[in-house]
Amino acid sequence: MPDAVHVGSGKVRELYALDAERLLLVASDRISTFDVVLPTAIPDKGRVLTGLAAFWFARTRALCPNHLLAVRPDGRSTECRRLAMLPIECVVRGYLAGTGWKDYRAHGEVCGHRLPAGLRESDRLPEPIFTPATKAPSGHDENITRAQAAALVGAERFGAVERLSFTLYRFAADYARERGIIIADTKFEFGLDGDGRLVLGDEALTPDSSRFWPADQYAPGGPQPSFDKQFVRDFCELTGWDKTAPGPELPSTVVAGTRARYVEAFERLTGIPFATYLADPNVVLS
Ligand code: PZK
Repeated sequence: MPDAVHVGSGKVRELYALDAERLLLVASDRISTFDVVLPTAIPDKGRVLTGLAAFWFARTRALCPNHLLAVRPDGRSTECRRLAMLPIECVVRGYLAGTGWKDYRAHGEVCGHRLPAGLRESDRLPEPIFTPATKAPSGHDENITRAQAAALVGAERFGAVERLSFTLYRFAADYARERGIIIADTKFEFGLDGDGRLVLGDEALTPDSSRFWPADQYAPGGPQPSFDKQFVRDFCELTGWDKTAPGPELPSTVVAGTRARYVEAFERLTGIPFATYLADPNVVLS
């Protein structure tokens, strides 16, 4: 990429500067589990996530402006508006899982939200809750209170990102639920454009930034299977791997099954055959 300067790395994505106003976000086929990136890639995973995020960006534009400018013909790279990113992760939880469940079990509350007694792991919450987190350089984001988040971005901006996060989550969760996928929780990242307006950035509403659960298997009272990564997790548990890097190589059966789950999520949510996306990624934008 001769005209792009590398400016950042995520766990499985890379970020390049195209010019003063534009970035290129490239999603690889790498997969992480138990916080470790595995040595084996899942073919087309980056394209599935890029296509899904672009689909959601196109469908939520009226709810909230976003950074997407174009999807490149490779299907895995998007040109984005450069923003001044806010220093908080905007997490919305509709169900009790992950650190939300851990914090609830330990303290009866999550990020200062007092929750009803007697909830079980993976229960649906009476109302979605906004549970901001800090962006720790370690990659281990820490839940913070509303007051801490408001101190980081300003009270008025905090109110605005909370409201936008709820609106986006409700729209996507309702849409996905009708297509057999529960979006248990999700993380948004917002930034400010040159005019100081709030803009949705990063990737949004993908299985890497959210918990996707198969709705037909939903059974609260314990952990839920992951829509996309369950074959990988099951395999990793079987190997006895201690969950420190490097992770195990995945057998081709696990790779194929996992690829099929990503493609299934894409097709269920977009209603578009994945082959159609590969032939012309712009199909997700109309
Ligand atoms: C930005 N990240 C995190 C994500 C990475 C790093 N539109 C934007 N404007 C300015 N900065 C960012 C974005 C976006 N999105 C996002 N860091 C900076 C990140 C993915 C891959 F390497």
